[in-house]
Amino acid sequence: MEERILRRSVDPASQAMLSLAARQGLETAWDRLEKQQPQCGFGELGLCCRHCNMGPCRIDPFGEGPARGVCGATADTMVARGLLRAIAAGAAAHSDHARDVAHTLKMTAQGKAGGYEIKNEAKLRRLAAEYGIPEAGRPKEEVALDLAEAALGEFGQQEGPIRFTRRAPPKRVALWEKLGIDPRGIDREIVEIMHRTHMGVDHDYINLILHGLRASLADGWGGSMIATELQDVLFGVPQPKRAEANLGVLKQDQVNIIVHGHEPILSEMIVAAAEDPELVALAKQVGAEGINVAGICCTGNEVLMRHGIPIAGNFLHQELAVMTGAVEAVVVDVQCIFPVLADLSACYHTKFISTSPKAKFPGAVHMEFHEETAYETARAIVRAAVENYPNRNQGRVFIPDVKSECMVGFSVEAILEALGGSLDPLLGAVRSGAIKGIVAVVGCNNPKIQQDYGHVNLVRELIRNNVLVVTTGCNAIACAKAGLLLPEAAAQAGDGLKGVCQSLGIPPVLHMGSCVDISRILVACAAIANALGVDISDLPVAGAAPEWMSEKAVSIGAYVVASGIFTVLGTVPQVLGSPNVAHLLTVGAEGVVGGKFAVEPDPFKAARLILDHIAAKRAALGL
Ligand code: NFS
Ligand code: SF4
Repeated sequence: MEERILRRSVDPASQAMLSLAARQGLETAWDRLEKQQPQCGFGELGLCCRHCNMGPCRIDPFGEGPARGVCGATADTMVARGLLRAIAAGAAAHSDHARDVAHTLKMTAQGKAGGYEIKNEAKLRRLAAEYGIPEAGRPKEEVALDLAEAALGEFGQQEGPIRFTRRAPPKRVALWEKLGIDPRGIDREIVEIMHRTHMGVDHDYINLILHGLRASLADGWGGSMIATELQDVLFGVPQPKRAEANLGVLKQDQVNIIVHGHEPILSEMIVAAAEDPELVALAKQVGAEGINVAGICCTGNEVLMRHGIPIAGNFLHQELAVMTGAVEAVVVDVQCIFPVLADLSACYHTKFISTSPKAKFPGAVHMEFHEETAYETARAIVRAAVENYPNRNQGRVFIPDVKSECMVGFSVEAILEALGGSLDPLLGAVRSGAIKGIVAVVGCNNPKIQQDYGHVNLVRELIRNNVLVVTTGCNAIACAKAGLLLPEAAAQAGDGLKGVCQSLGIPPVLHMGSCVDISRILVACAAIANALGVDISDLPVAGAAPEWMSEKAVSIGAYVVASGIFTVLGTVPQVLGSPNVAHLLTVGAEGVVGGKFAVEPDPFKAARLILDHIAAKRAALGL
């Protein structure tokens, strides 16, 4: 195969599809990235500003041209403001998702939602108690209504705290309070970013970044955590199960429906409708063997871990899936969806169906999704896909014969269960050094990095060195495709980790869900820190996003660092135009919040940074 294609992805399914795309002259994100070269140097460094109409302004990084914008803004101000706006967008995306989940819970409690139910009453009652909502002896609907309203209230809340932030160790909460970064309300902190970054408001990069951390905490310990917890109430707490991953899960002789986006509110209903006997019968009538739903990105992770629905791939698979010619419908809601999919689908029989009033795409079929009529709309969408099957040109179908088995669904509850009900076996393994530390490897694909190269190599290197890896988002899917989410993958781990995995029957890489489920990782860190009576920043843990691209990832990185965790990024954020900001993020932050960033595109070097960090934390704990 051509060198150029091999350089784009380590995944053989992607390689096969990219070579088909090249033969057929089809354009992909990789081609468009090439056409963008050279990318704007000012933008790369964060040295441009369009925050008012005296601009756009840019600053010359070489010190020859302008050193200030028209208003006099310096590089420090511009870079910090740009970073904050990315955090605002990322925190808004996660939190607006959470708002919709809380709204669905409210509608379900009121009996107004078509097809949803409270699947996990025990978790509902646990969360209600955490919020101080009386639950004993009350029907679950009443409790759910109060919980939904309490959660919804935290978005527009003016004075803190946000309930789930109090899951953090007391030392951590005290530090946030001392620094003035304990978030007050979810929307409030995002709005305040927009205010402070308006022309002529906050110009002190340290003051700006501290507020950015506050808004990001409102995401991690607020919006994202609310999304995760309430989704568990509505759809069930994920439990370990086996499933399959990669484009080979698409079926030659079945109606293939891809769900892509983020909110299980949609994908759960599509999965249910695809099992509707009437629609299954219709599929047979039109000559298909059945209906096959497969996921891409985080909505895929949601139905993967709750139902074992196969996952067709991560972020950079979205175009490749359509190019198989075997997809009757791509059904999307919000986030990480290439707008080009509508046009690409038009080159095939594939229907590209948008569903959210917040996310329309020129060229898409729009079938709007509302809670009241959720199941009916899902049925209509599945029916449209089934009726589209006869339009498939079987001569044009090419499904790469590549898929892997995976074990997914390690919620905190499931991990505790695997440990026999208490954290002790895990803590014991960490103390003895069988497990050196725990690292969350998460985040996107980015065509700037060979697809999955950063993900898979970093994870392999970590487990080889006896680090237990927890994963979410597109890293989780990369690991699934690479066979790393199997108990058998323990063979690739160092002896200590291998022994622990074998005795518990768990993989060395634990799939904890979608990107909002990074909140599950925060909960696990808090529980471990509390059990040891220390702060999160004292633990031998780290985070990494080897191939990140989205503003959501910026917010995640910020709240992980603000939670006291060392975090290694594999792609360079647009901040290097301000040496002061870069220094604060990679050095100074540690003395303030106990966590900091590093940037290291080479996964082997990134692993080394993480292993050194873990060794230092272990030594400080006397382990
Ligand atoms: Ni996370 Fe999940 Fe993937 Fe990145 Fe997008 S799907 S929410 S942002 S690309 S990991
Ligand atoms: Fe230029 Fe200042 Fe306006 Fe930004 S806010 S565009 S730096 S004048």
